[in-house]
Amino acid sequence: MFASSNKNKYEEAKGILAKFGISLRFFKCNLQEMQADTLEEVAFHKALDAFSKCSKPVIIEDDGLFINSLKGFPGPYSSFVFKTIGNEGILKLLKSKRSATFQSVIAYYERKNDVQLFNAAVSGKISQKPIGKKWGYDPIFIPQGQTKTYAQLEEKNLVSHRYLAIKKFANWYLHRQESNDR
Ligand code: ITT
Repeated sequence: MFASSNKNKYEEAKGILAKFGISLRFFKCNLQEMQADTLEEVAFHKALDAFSKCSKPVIIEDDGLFINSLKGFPGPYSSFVFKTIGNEGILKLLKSKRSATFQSVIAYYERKNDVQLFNAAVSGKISQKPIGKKWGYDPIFIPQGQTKTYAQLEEKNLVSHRYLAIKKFANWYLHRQESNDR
């Protein structure tokens, strides 16, 4: 199960995991998002909350956009900031320095007292204006080495922070299955 209020995250995760032969179902729910300084802490608590709600092996993901010239803002508060000031509000806060990283923490909870965390980050920059239609911060984030925003990139799911974190999870999960099968 992939527990989230955000179907876009699930759709991307599902597509990525399918390439590893792992199937995923959506458990739509509003997860408690505690205030914390790191995505890992938020993800850990989200995983406990998700498992208490769906009672099945469950993946959750916590993401954050960290803008260097804003000392990492919005970081762990990315969800709240997107809902309040949104992309236009973020663009108004920026001057010339626009480097940023998009980070993902995947948490997998299968049984009590066992939460596995997998993190990944993609460096990049914030565009001058929103380009392309998609969801969340996609129209304003340009990954390093690219000239297009996530919203414009057809291959987003091959380069994104989500892809990199899920790849780590999939490798761990499949390797563990193999060891169990031996
Ligand atoms: P949950 O219910 O799973 O918590 P959420 O949308 O609140 O869903 P996060 O806290 O993980 O998700 O994400 C923080 C913000 O970053 C939120 O506004 C997301 O829409 C946005 N975001 C995350 N991944 C993104 C991506 O790949 N592209 C664009 N925006 C993204």
